[in-house]
Amino acid sequence: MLIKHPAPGDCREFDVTPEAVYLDRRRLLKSGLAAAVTLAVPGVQAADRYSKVTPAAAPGWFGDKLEDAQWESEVVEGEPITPFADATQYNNFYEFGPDKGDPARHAPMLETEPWTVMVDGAVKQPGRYSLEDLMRPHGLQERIYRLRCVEAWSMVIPWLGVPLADMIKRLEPTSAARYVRFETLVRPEQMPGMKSRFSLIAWPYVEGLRMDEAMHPLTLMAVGMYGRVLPNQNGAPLRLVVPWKYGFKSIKSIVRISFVEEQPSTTWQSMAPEEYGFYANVNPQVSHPRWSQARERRLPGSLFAPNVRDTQLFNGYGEQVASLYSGLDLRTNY
Ligand SMILES: Nc1nc2c(c(=O)[nH]1)N[C@H]1C(S)=C(S)[C@@H](COP(=O)(O)O)O[C@H]1N2
Ligand SMILES: [Mo]
Repeated sequence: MLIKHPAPGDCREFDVTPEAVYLDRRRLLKSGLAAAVTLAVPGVQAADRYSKVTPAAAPGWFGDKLEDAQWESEVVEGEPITPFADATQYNNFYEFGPDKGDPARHAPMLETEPWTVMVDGAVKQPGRYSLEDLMRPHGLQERIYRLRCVEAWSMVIPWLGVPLADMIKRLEPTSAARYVRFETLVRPEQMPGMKSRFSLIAWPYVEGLRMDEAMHPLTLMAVGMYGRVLPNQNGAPLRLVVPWKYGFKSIKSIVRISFVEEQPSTTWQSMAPEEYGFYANVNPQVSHPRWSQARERRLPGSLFAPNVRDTQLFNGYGEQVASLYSGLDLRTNY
């Protein structure tokens, strides 16, 4: 497929629920319901919620950690977890191709064992770590987060991972480290999207965070989802999850973590700087030049029930993260 515009995926127009219907749905959701409900899971492992999900072969260390995982107990009322089938068959992972089904089709051939992560830059514990060593000091936590793609679709995904802050503390960045830069694997022989003549992306895929964003307790390094190891199409074996930012910040299949002084040049921002910023905070008031960000399609939807909802500032995590950006003009720092 030829990508005419350098955009993370093709954005198709979607039918917006008529205003009246839409407002009525919001009213219904609000009436008499607390914003969050606690799921009681007496005597059963929370992972049983995902027992219909076929587990893939996981490395031994993952299985050991899964037994002691801390399971999330809160889901937001009116925002059910996206079915596993949708979260694993509708993906953006350009290394495997530009279409939403390409990652599920091609990523299974990727070999994720052994996996090493290079840690370098302004850090006291640099080196080439096996994933197992990098994860060794940490327990797994489940986090149920909204994922809002810049293309105006969204999902709710239960991740399993480690707060990036915990990992960073172990690696001991020096005071010179002001940003963290991440790189995805480059292995064209197992990543057919990289060989496409039509790909405009300069590989590797690169993302970055300011140090305070990286240290924020919501920022997660995920190794699993839905109570199991990450499927390859979702960024196995190690991917970033930053729930208040557009999905393209959540870089997949990470092989390098660098602590740097300067703001790194990142993939989508460097390709189309007037369309994609370094911050990429979810913001319904700042439109993409070619489409509005005011609303989103929550997947799964259908032609007749497109499941459109208002996009929330910082993807609904403003209470936790807005203070990171006080004094920053979110319109120019998009
Ligand atoms: N390496 C890499 N990471 C990536 C992408 C990509 O193309 N390559 N796509 C991003 C985009 S645009 C989104 S929306 C999310 C999608 O994550 P998911 O497929 O697990 O839902 O991954 C992000 N991480
Ligand atoms: Mo995205």
